[in-house]
Amino acid sequence: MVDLEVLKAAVEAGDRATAVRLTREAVDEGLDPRTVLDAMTAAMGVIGRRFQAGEIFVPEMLISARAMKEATAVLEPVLVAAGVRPEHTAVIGTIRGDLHDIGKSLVGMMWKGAGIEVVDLGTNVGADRFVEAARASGAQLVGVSALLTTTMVGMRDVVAAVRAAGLGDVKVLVGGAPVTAEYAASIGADGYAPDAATAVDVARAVLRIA
Ligand code: B12
Repeated sequence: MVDLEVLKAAVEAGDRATAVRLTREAVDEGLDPRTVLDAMTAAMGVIGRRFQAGEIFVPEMLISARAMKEATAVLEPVLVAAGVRPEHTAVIGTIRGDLHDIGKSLVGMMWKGAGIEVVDLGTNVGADRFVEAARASGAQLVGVSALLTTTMVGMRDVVAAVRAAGLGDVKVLVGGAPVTAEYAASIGADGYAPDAATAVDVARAVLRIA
């Protein structure tokens, strides 16, 4: 019988091989995939809190997120077969003209780790593509990343386009090194986070996830 505490520890330690092996064993043993996912989500919660406390840094967070990503890939077909779908979907991308994707990808991974389905549009994404993807996926959340002072101005267009598209109650979160909470507020975004761990807290808050 797989010990989910060991799986949790493996994700926290970023031990991909163990995380994947234990997830496979759990699936073979017929464990409820939601329980397995919950264990990994809890591990990512621990990682987020350690990052916020300054106990670990971006590389450690990335390593854990990658371990979770690989183990979740094993779990995904079982979750789909069981009819389990995340309750929330987010679209994320780096703004047009900007090719920086490390922070954006990390935010996407942490959102996945928090149980949110993530559609990653990559880099150099214009307002129209954010809107199309949000509509097609039924997303409740749009995340926009910018690392350049010259490209962050494009975030205003994304907020305006999402509002104009009549998609319903879709929240827009923004982030990236030059972005501040004041800037986010000035362009009408629903929130800002300085790092991927806080991005999870802010997403949960705007989506009202308990
Ligand atoms: C790596 C890097 C690159 C790599 C990018 C590789 C890649 N695949 O991403 C390469 C070499 C390609 C690159 C190119 C350029 N770069 Co560059 N690059 C960086 C560098 C060193 C690190 C960025 C990074 O990955 N940080 C690590 C991640 C984890 O942090 P992060 O991105 O900030 O993300 C975190 C938060 O911001 C937040 N977050 C991020 N996105 C989002 C989104 C949401 C929704 C939320 C809620 C939160 C959130 O959470 C993330 C995770 O914790 C920065 C310097 C710096 N310290 O930021 C310069 C930097 C951003 N680059 C800079 C420049 C100038 C350029 C170039 C123009 C250089 C050139 N002359 O060609 C080009 C631009 C190319 C383009 N069109 O995009 C400048 C920008 C200056 C400015 N103020 O505009 C910087 C600041 C360097 C400097 N000090 O001059 N770059």
